[in-house]
Order: sequence, then C-alpha cells, then structure tokens
Amino acid sequence: METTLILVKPDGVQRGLVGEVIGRLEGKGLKISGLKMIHASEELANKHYAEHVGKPFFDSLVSFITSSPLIALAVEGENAVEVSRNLMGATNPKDAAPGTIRGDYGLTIGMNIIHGSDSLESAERELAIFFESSEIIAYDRAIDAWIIE
Ligand code: DAT
Ligand code: MG
Repeated sequence: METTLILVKPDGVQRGLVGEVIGRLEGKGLKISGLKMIHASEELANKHYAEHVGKPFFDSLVSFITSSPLIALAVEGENAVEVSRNLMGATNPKDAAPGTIRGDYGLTIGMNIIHGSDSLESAERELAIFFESSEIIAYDRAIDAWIIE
C-alpha cells in the first residue's frame, strides 16, 4: 500500500476548495492518514521544492507556497501516487483535462491548487518534511471491503 503527500496549496485554501479536493481523493477510494494546516516557512518551502532550485520560477514558487496557509495530507491507497497524480491533472491547468482538479479549477501554472508527490521516493521524502511519523495514522475503514478487491 502506498502513501503519498498531497498539498492543497494556498490558492486552493483561499478559494475554499479544500473540501472539494479532499472529496475527490476520498471519492476515488483513497484514505486520509494524516492532515494538517501549515503556514509554510521559507525554509520548509526550500526543502520541499529542492528539486526546482535554480529554475527561473523557483523564487515565485517559494513566495506563492509561503504566502498563506496550505493543507497537507498523507493519502494512502493502492497506487496512491499515480492515482492522485491522475486526479490532479497536468501541471499547467491550461493543459489539464476537464474532470481533473487542475483542469476543472485552475487557469495559470503558478496557481494550480494541488501538489502531489510524483514517485514513491518523492512521497517518502516529502511526507517526512510535513509530518512526524506519529502524525500518520494507521487505521481500518469498513468501507475498504467495498473498494479494494
Ligand atoms: P507538479 O506540481 O505537476 O509536480 P513540477 O514538480 O514540475 O509540477 O513543478 C512544481 C510546481 O512549480 C508546479 O506545480 C507549478 C510550478 N511550475 C512548474 N513549472 C513551471 C513553469 N514553467 N513556470 C512557472 N511555474 C512552474
Ligand atoms: Mg512535482
């Protein structure tokens, strides 16, 4: 079973899309195993976006993600990384398919509502940035008997 890091970015929180995003993840059958609101510091943002250091959009990315609170989620399920990336849609909302979160709610690349880890290795690294291990909680859901074969 995989666990991935999802962020509802500051634009998603400001626009009141937290429930919508969580609803889509839950509706798909994924399970929330951790959840918190954070107003990210520059230090945390630099760590999270380390792979983008030096890119032309890095400074604006850090200033956006630290501009207002975000919601961090640990999301668990079979193929959770790939499944949640598919729910998110393409990085640039203008190219994201309708029916995806970015396709339905985003307009420009700098404000694309949601982050999701892009691999299991990224998920492990990013989850450790946002959550203590004790904040990711293992529990059973009765409904999983009707979601997972
Ligand atoms: P994703 O969020 O789909 O994993 P990414 O990891 O390549 O995309 O980039 C991280 C974020 O940086 C992305 O959600 C929005 C921003 N970004 C990426 N490419 C950009 C670009 N060319 N111009 C401006 N912002 C960009
Ligand atoms: Mg990425």
